[in-house]
Parts: sequence; C-alpha cells; structure tokens
Amino acid sequence: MALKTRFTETFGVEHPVVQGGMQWVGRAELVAGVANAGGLGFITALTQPTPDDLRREIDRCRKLTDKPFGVNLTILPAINPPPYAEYRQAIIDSGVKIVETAGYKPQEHVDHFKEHGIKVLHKCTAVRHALSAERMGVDGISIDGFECAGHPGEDDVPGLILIPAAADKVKIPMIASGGFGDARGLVAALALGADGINMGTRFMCTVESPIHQKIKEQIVANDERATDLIFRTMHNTSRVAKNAVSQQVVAMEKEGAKFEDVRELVAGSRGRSVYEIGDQDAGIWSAGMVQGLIHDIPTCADLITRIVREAEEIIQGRLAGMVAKKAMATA
Ligand code: FMN
Repeated sequence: MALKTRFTETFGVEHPVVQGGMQWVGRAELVAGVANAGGLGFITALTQPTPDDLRREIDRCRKLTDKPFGVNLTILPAINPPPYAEYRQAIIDSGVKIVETAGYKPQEHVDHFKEHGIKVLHKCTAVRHALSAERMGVDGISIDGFECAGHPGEDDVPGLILIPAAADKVKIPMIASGGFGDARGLVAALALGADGINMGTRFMCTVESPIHQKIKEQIVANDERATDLIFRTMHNTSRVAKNAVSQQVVAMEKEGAKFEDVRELVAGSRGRSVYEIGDQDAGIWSAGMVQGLIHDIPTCADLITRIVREAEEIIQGRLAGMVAKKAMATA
C-alpha cells in the first residue's frame, strides 16, 4: 500500500516524505538512504566546498541509489556569496531532475532550472512568499512553520495555522515542513491541506545520517523545549539546538550584542565540528522542536516505512472508525 498525493504524482516518488536540505548533514549516504526507501532526499549543495565537489557528491549518490533524488540550493544574503551560478551549472550538468530552492529571491535560479526541465520545490516560511514562488513557475512549495529547525522567518506562525492558510491559496502541490517526525504528523499535514511532509531533524537522527552517534543520542535525549532562537535581534532568526553556546548567544543578544560580537561563537566551522567530534557544546547546530517526538535512531527505510504504514492505519482505523461510529449513532 502507498499514499498517493499530488506531490508523489508530480515529483515521481513513491512516498510523500521529503528530506530537505541540511548543511553538513545532507550528504550522499543520507540522501540515497531516503531515495532507496521511496522518499525524496536532497543533497545540500553548499555543504560541498566547490561546485566540482558537488558534481562528485552527486556521482557518489548515484552509485548508492538508482531512485530519484534532488539537490538543495540555499540562497542566503551574504557579504561574499558562494558562486551560485556555478553550483547551479553543476546541478544542471549532472542531470539531476529535482531541485529544492530555499531562501531569498530564487527567480534567476528557478528560470535557469526550468529551462533545463528540472522540477523545482521551493521552500519558504510565509504564504506571500509561497504565492510569489508559484507565480515564478515552481512545481511545488514546501512551507516551513515556526516549529522548524533552521530559519523559520520572522512572522512566528506555527504550522497549525500556516499550512491551512497556505493550502487555501497555493494551487500547486504543497509539502508541510517543520515539526514533523511521525505518522501522526503526516496524517495531520494531509488533513491541513498539504500533499506530504518535509523532515529535517528527524532524518538527522537515522542510521545513514553522516553525523556523530553522540549527537544522534543527544537528539533522542532532548525534549521539545531543547531549542533556542538565535539572531532574533538581527531579524535573521535561526532555531538551533539549545546548548551552552546558543544560551550564550541569546544572553549576549539580550545585552545588545551585534553580529560581530557573536561571530566567533556562531562560526560555521564550529557547528560542523559538533557533528564530527560529537561534542554538542562545540558550536551552534540546527535542530527543531520535533526532538521531543524522536525516541530512536532507525534506518531511513524503517523510518519511512513506519511513518507511511502507521499513517494508513490512523486514516483507516482511528479516523475512519470515528466517522463510522457517528454514522451508526445517527442511524
Ligand atoms: N534548510 C535549507 O534550506 N538549507 C540548509 O542548509 C538547511 N540546513 C539545515 C541543517 C540542519 C542540521 C537542519 C536540522 C535543518 C536544516 N535546514 C536547512 C532546514 C530543513 O531543510 C527543514 O526545512 C527543517 O529541518 C524542517 O524542520 P524540522 O527540523 O522540524 O523537520
């Protein structure tokens, strides 16, 4: 059995379950694990130091799976931006057929990908941005509620409102993101009008995820309160795992610190070392509130199979049973 939605039809995957881009985490082994399980995984382009490294990572993923997978291109404003056009070209040349864009002003990227017949799933955090991406011609929207790991935007609208608000207006297939980790979340997302779910934190905590075992165990140990919002005062909010460093950044921001003051604490190299050496206090690392729903470290196949099977059971059992009981009661 399988859940068929507009998303699975449009993007040609078996299950309506996506693994979104994750800096330092979205590498070939995880993406292939998701693909082999029938989900849609995205290699994170900017985790690769150069566009040529990205080409090699895509090749490596192809050796691990013959199923479809995609590449995430995250577009963030930067003083020294990465060579986006070259990364884009690497994706196009490699023959990847699905891209997840995220971040600011994706128009030129979307246009170029569409010229090459690539399907684009655009991830954003507001209904107005979803509608603008739809007008740009993307094939699907992934909408991230306030619960999500990484950048939730500045509107602070949780998924329970954001997803149906977006579903009321967006016409193309839409994936719900932020706070999803199990079958109950998938069924809820479908009920709210989405065509599937995107998960970040949940996929960090799988066998194939290329991060230190101790960080996976930390996620299992953490509960739903174990996140901090940093860069609030800089209007560039990021939801990260609560640790010694995030607490220090939050405290410094309260005292009026500017980016320069916290730059060393939030350095990407320190965040990366968390995953390499398994010291959760080595730097800033992204994780969402859904940590409170994560209790194990399964393979991607076990996770996706479990989510889809239990979702079907909830729909056909608990939910259908409620409708049947009401029908009997009124008969
Ligand atoms: N989203 C991006 O678009 N680009 C990134 O580079 C990126 N890095 C992330 C790194 C980590 C460790 C995590 C957990 C998330 C990251 N995200 C990034 C966000 C995820 O793609 C996804 O939208 C988010 O995790 C969904 O919320 P959840 O963690 O509650 O499932």
